[in-house]
Amino acid sequence: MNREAIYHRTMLPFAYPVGEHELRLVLRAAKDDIYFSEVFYGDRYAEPGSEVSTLMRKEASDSLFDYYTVTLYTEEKRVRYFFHLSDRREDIWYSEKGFSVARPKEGLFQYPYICPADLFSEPEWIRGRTMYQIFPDRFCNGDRDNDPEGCLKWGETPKADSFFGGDLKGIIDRLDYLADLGIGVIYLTPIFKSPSNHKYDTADYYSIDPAFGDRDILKRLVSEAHRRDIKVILDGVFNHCGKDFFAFQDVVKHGASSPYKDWFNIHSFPVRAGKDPNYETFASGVYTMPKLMTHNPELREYLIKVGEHWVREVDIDGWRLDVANEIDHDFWREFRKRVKAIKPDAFIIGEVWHDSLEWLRGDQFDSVMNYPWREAVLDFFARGEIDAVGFDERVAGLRMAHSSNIWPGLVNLLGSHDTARVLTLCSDRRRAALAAVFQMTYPGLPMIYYGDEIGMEGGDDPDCRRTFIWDEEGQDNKLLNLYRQLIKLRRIFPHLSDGDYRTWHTEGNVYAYINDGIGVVINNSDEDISLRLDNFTIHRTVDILSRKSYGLGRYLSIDLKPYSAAILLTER
Ligand code: ARE
Ligand code: CA
Repeated sequence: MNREAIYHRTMLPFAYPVGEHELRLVLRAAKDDIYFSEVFYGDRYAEPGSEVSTLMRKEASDSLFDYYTVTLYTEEKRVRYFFHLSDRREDIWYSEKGFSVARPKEGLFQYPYICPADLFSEPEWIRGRTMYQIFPDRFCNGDRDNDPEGCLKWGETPKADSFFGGDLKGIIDRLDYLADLGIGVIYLTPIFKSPSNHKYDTADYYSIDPAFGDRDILKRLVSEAHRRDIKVILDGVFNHCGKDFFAFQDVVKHGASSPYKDWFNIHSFPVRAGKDPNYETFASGVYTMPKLMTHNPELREYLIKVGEHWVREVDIDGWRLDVANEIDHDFWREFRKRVKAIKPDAFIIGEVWHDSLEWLRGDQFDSVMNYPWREAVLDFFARGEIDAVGFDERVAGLRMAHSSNIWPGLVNLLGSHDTARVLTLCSDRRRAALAAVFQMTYPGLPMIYYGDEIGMEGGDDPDCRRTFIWDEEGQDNKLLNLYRQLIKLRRIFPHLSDGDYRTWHTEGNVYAYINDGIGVVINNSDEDISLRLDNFTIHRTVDILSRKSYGLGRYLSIDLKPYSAAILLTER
């Protein structure tokens, strides 16, 4: 047995409560190395030796490891446990003390007590919903009177500093379109007062940019959205402000004597608020975005109040937090408590592009924008850099990087306002459609970047921020119908979000899996394929994409055209 590969610790993502009396354990072992793994467990105060055992299940495998999981029921909520592993040649026992050949009596793993306060609970409403990201300047122009000066014509190619006149009224006007599509959450990139088109350089956290509308229009947008059962999430930019923010302007004006000087990291006075800035900024030297020192108590209070304000005042349903990974964890802990105190089911999403476990321990965010997942999807569907086996390993590794109670909320995206569009990255429309099929049948909270559903194209920022094509002639109707169907599927089967996910088949570029009892077969290759798969159900099935039905039997024979998929529902 490869002992070096065997790993467990009583911490995330290896041990965590999933209910008041339920503890989930994960054990890692070398791939294809062990034959079985069982866990022995009991009350921490019970007689030693009285532990009972239960088998673990091999839940997932990435390129190097297998992950065995189990969810234990514990009446007492205090668990003592150890593992028993076999590879058929040897049997070993694994406890906090390490490996032993005999059943351990002491030095066992301990989960001291499942404290109700430590239970992670994401808002119940996220299940089954699909999110839609809107870049307000480019979605719909509902009021020509508020257009900023020098607006380009709708449809022209955007540059970094272009304006097009889109606004909140435009979003209200299109809520029926979104409701009809089946959208359950909209996420708007920043809307507070700022000089840029993207508004990530906030000038005033308490007012809506006049080119987008005002507080009353936002209120109307939120209530009109709620009337259609659509949640609304706003973008909070607390890592930095814009150069026009009053506190920064005060420091520019009064230098070292400004009461706000410690809200920033100014290297020397006077402040050089232009190219070659003498203060810390977002990224490297973006002088229009001074970095905020969120550990400063007054600033912290100021920003958290902003977070509370918009939840209380206009009833938004959560925040997407910009550059969340560069702000201290303590800020986010306080932010979460204060926002959730006003609205317990508010949803908090951090922008973290990399391993995000540190923010997803339950005390900070509910979710992150799942860019690592997007990379895996692009490597398989767009770039063809990995085959089905490689793809399955990548997504499995990503699931196992988090506790399972995080999975339903992870924002799985194919693209955003910061990336090239999925259709542009896929050389083929059919591949982009397959990526959407995967996205919408995978655990998590899928997010559609406005316009992807009608086949919009666009390279990197700013090209990915083109104006929405409302003229139906310019829309890909087939793709739109597919999206509609997929979004509806998620509504009907909200537990697709949860993560009862099994790999079914991997062969070349053919990938099949089962999620919440729905079988999905994806032919990501340019060839016709005929497969004979072990039937995953004892019922008749129908492919909702082709309407073909399949009978009972041990095997399921399925033919798929190049770059096509089947989504098999059981008929009961
Ligand atoms: C502007 C221009 C760009 C130019 C850039 C350079 O438009 O073409 O490259 O300036 O100065 C906002 C605007 C952007 C604007 C930027 C600066 O939307 O258009 O760019 O402000 O003025 C990293 C960060 C991540 C950040 C991305 C962009 O970690 O937080 O970079 N994303 C948020 C928002 C952005 C926003 C800002 C932050 C600033 O979503 O829209 O930009 O408020 C990797 C790394 C990531 C990296 C990612 C993308 O994979 O792991 O860390 O993200 O690449 O670069
Ligand atoms: Ca307008």
